[in-house]
Amino acid sequence: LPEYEYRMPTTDADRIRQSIVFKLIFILGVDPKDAKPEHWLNAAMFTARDLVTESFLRTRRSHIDHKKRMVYYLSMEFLLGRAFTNSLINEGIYDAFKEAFQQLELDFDTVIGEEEDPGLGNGGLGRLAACFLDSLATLRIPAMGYGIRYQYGMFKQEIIDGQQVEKPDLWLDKDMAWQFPRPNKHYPVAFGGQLHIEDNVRCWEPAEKITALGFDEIIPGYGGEVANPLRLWTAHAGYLFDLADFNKGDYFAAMRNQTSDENISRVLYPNDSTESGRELRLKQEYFLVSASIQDIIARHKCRFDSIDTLADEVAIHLNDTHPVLAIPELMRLLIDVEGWTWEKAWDTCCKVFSYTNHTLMSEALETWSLDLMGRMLPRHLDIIFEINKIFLDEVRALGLFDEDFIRRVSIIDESNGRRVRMAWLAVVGSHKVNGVAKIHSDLMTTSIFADFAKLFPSRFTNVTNGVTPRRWIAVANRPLTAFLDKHLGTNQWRLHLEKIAALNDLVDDKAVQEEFAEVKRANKQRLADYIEKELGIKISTEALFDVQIKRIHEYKRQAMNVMHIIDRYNQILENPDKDWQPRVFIFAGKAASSYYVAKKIIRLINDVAEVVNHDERIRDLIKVVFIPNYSVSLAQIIIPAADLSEQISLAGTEASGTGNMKFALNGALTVGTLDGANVEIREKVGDEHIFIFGNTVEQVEALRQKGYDPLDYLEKDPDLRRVVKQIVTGFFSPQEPNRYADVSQAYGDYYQVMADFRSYVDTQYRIDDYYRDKGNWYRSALINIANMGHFSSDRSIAEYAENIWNIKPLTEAELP
Ligand code: DL6
Repeated sequence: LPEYEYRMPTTDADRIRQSIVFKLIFILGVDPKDAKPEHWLNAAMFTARDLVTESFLRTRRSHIDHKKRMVYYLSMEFLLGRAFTNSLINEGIYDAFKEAFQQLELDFDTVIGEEEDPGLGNGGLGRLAACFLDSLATLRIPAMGYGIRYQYGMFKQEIIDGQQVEKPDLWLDKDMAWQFPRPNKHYPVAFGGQLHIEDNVRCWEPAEKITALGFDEIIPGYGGEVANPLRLWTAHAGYLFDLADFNKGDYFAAMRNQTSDENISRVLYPNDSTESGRELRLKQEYFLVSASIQDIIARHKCRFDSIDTLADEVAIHLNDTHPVLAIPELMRLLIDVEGWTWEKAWDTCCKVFSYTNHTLMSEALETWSLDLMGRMLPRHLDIIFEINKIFLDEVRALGLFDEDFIRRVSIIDESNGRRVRMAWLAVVGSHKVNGVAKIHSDLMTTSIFADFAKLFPSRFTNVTNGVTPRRWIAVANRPLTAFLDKHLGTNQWRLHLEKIAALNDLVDDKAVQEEFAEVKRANKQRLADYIEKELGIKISTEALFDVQIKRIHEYKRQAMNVMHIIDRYNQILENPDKDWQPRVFIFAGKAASSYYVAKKIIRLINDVAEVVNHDERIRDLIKVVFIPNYSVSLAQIIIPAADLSEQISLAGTEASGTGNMKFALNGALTVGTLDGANVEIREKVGDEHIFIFGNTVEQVEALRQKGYDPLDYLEKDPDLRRVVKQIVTGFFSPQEPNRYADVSQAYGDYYQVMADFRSYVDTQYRIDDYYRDKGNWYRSALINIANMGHFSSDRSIAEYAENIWNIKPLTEAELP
């Protein structure tokens, strides 16, 4: 490339302004006089993309020139959030763009607010993948992501009469200019048909083929030097529509089939933590995997002479079990297409793949019926049988285990209607398996994978999750960014979050505490303005902002949070003259559309809000706000404004959590159980600066063993009894008194809310007292920020690169 003069000439505001106007006129064909904010945004995105593209092409070139070993990150979800501001920050052109907008007399915030949030993920798993892409590029690690370009991402949530209503997410409608279509990157993906076996040679004759077409989203690393691609596949029937119908003259039948084939990438499954086991979902998973593995092989052949060196040059990471069909797919391609022996192919597979487990909850562990898999992917099922047979023979040959053990580790579950256990396949076919927080990784090897830990003790490891400080401070919290730059005397924390520890030296300085309080106030005001504009609810920034934002799920125990609110409401009415700390309780989060109880929890929050917010006797000492349509962009407004971060899952249920890290990084104190990464956050920030309550994993387990009974707690605690009675008898839903009767009747309290309620409420009073002394509170907030260096996704990615993938970053000399 050096022979071409393609370097974007400038990052100065004048030239940027000229470029934006040029794009508006000559790319979009819009007269500046008629341009609306969305046109300006699109024009500005083209300009920013030019700069990112330059880094991207140079990065790609240096990977090729220096024959870099690459990691491919396969994930069904990438919850990216908006690209524009993030790219300006990472490329170092934020201020220049702001100035260019000023020159154009455009309001920067209005224009950036036009960008659709690509919601190609449900929650934690997808957002983690997005933070990881940011870190991979920032750390200059030769990497590429693969995912699906869902036409409809996560549904838009509206709250109507207190209830969640799902609306389609038309994120592609504004036709934003960020992705590059790659019409020459297309692969056939086959389904169904028959497997013929002749002379021990397998021949799969599929019934159906569709095409996967690539779109590249460019992920810029911080510093503007490196950018990596995220290749998203879309299903396209255009190349291969049904010739038989067409030849019969039935043009419309042929076109109709095309439409149903394209359904594969139509919509993201909105389930979090539970698998729906639907045929289309299996098709989606195979679609991602098949296109990506074919692409990886094609890229390898292009860069190296032979496919023989695949395991030397390539690592493939499986983000949860969703892409685990990649293992039999690579086997199929190596054996059936490349002509390798089974042994050689399996050896390569085991070297190439690694797998992250993101949950211990049994209902989230994917299994597929043999019937469905056999119909849809007969050759893959055949390969899985063979993998299992060889594996079980090897285990038997050890002579250490009985048949019951063999049954338990078999990839085929014979006890539940014969199913393929995808997590087992992942463990058997990967050289490393990691959990996402210390406690989770430990539990993984003593619970779901206990048998495998006996077989492969060195295969299991931990990489605690992390979050990118670029998006979660530099983009989301501009006032804190300025504060840190000033007090740390450097902007290097963006790249080396551990440097933030220098803040520890300043936490006792009253002026610094007051300055931080000002940062918090500004962010609280921004959120208060948003809430007033969107929901018409006025809240005071003097109140403690108590925030729980995440997917709505029983194990995350939003219900316990609401029960505390109800109890507080009762206590205020009984003791009106006590010195109550005003609080605003803020919730946001989506419930899977088919998750009845989760939807009831949303309704309960809104019912309670309706009563409490309008009871004049409460004198605004409590406000309850449910902000609809939780998204990455909304999180960027809410998290910087939080005083208190609610991380209250039942111990042993939240694998890690990453919201907990984002809040602490933005100076919120955590109220939480000893679950997921809360445990490590406590280790880092110290016991006095985090509010831990509730039962430990061991206590939870002991209660289960002895036979947990929620009535034990209800009988002992009259306040708790009153709260439950109010819910069940319709105090908050007088128009429909039985609204919550069915959920409570069916309620065995599996997530032990009753057991932790008292300790939770008492801790909340302790928090009120602590908050009264603002100096002390902000000191603790600063200590939280200062000790979050460990929770950068840069640290997580460096660990993956070193301990799991064996990938080296581009060196200074290799840099483009
Ligand atoms: O590892 C990312 C994230 C964790 O932080 C959460 O604790 C965990 O619940 C989440 N898991 C999922 C989906 N589970 N499955 N499958 O989002 O992963």
